[in-house]
Amino acid sequence: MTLSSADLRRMYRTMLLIRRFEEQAVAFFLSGELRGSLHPCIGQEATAVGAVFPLRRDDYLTCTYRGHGQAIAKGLDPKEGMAELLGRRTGCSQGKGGSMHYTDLSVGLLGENAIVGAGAPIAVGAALRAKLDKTGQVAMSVFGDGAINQAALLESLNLAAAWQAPVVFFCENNLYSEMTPISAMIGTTTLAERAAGFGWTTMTVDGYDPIAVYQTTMEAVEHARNGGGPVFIEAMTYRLFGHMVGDTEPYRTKEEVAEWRARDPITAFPQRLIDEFGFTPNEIAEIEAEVAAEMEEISRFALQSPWPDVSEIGEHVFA
Ligand SMILES: Cc1ncc(C[n+]2csc(CCOP(=O)(O)OP(=O)(O)O)c2C)c(N)n1
Ligand SMILES: [Mg+2]
Repeated sequence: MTLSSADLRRMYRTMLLIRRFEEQAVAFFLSGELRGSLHPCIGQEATAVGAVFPLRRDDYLTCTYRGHGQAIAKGLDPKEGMAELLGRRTGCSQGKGGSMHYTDLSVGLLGENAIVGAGAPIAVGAALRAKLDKTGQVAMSVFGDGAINQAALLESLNLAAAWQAPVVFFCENNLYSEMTPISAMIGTTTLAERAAGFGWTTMTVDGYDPIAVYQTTMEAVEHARNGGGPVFIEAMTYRLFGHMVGDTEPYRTKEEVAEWRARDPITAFPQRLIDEFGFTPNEIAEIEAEVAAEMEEISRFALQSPWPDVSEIGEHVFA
């Protein structure tokens, strides 16, 4: 599974777009344009892009309130994503879902979810349908380490194994569930060994290495697609930002954050593209300029979009 120069370029461009998109979202939050709460995936872009790029457009995806990066990597139009954050009618959920409820069926995005672990049974259901209808689709559920004790997730682990559903669970182990360190929550060393106990194939990967995440996930997706049954991936990652905007981060040390920041994929990956893959500094600068121009367009579109009308308040609420 070698990645072409075009693949690597697209990978870095998407990671950078996600970083700039979320930095802009934080700025909109602080200026009062964005209401509610915001949970950026800043620091976890390599994990997001590496996990989602192996999926086909018609494969299914569920993710969490921290899922802006995965949604963009899956093909969600970032203009619609930013408009959704600002509550505008042009948003992917017509401005009614906000930051934690991105949905776009046209790219297989079955939804972000604010309820920890709640995306897992949805993905297993989608995978079961794909299996019964022999469509060749795979479903992926992305969740955090904090979901590992949720009943819905444990029941999903069991049923997916019993049904041999074509599903990939992608666990972003960023070492914290909100403000609680992982060591205070489980007695095993890894989360993957939990899944192994249910009969899943398991894999672990360095979530700060986008190429490793891509290759591991591609293997998992092919395994599930070819009838091999469910696969659980545990990716070790870290958020360089707080749990949400406003988090004062009393539960971790500045030294710990600095250690991970030294490996920040947004700076490490372009350097690797130059050192290992023959990219020139000019090519990297060109990508940065492209992303900056796209971000201006994204923000302009969102700010200029209309608000939903009060008369639409009941639409898309009940079937
Ligand atoms: C069922 C449920 N219980 C509790 C919460 C409150 N809560 C919101 S985020 C969060 C932490 C989840 O951590 P993790 O799954 O590791 O994801 P991360 O935020 O680290 O990406 C919790 C407990 C919730 N949203 N849903
Ligand atoms: Mg976590």
